[in-house]
Amino acid sequence: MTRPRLSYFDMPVSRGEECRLAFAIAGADFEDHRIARESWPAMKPTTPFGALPVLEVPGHSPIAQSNAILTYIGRRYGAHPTDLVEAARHEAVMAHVEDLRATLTHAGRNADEATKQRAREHIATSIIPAWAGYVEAQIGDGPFFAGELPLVVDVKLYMGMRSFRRGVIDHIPTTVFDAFPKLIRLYDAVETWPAVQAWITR
Ligand SMILES: N[C@@H](CCC(=O)N[C@@H](CS)C(=O)NCC(=O)O)C(=O)O
Repeated sequence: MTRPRLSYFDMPVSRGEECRLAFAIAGADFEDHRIARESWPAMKPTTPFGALPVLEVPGHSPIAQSNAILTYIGRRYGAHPTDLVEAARHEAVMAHVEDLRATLTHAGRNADEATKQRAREHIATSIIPAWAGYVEAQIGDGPFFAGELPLVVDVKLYMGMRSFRRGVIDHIPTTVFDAFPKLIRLYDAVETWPAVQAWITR
């Protein structure tokens, strides 16, 4: 292995796809290692925390946790701030995306359909507006989180919003972020960034 290898399920979603997109915006070569669902049970105990994505950098132990992987990619390829305080500010926003994912994962889990619907509606009307308001207040003149170039924090926010905006999550309207113009501008700027378009349409 001579280049970094990113392992994730064979789907353009969530934490794996955001790491692929981070490589894409960085213009960095990587091995896009796709894991078949049927191979996963045997592989799971061999990963650092029993989950994907996992990044292998030649000569080093595997790295897990999407935010650690994104931060590594960003630092290595110039898509994360070099200033320590600014970097920590970006990492806090990335953790905020993971908090929203955790809330969604647990909402109405193992419950009947009506309970799950109520939990999702609560996310749409209360959790996401509050979540988005905190991020909106931290975005500057844009279009990206910290100016005119996309960084790994932008990819994290974009993928954190994408399944909602694409209508993949039942009971949450695709318009759920529409009251947050800076977030929408960031989302559109990431989606139309040439390297992202090239990756999505490849
Ligand atoms: N906090 C972890 C969560 C990782 C995670 O839950 N990954 C999911 C896919 S997005 C997974 O591996 N699911 C299969 C499993 O847990 O067996 C991260 O940010 O990478």
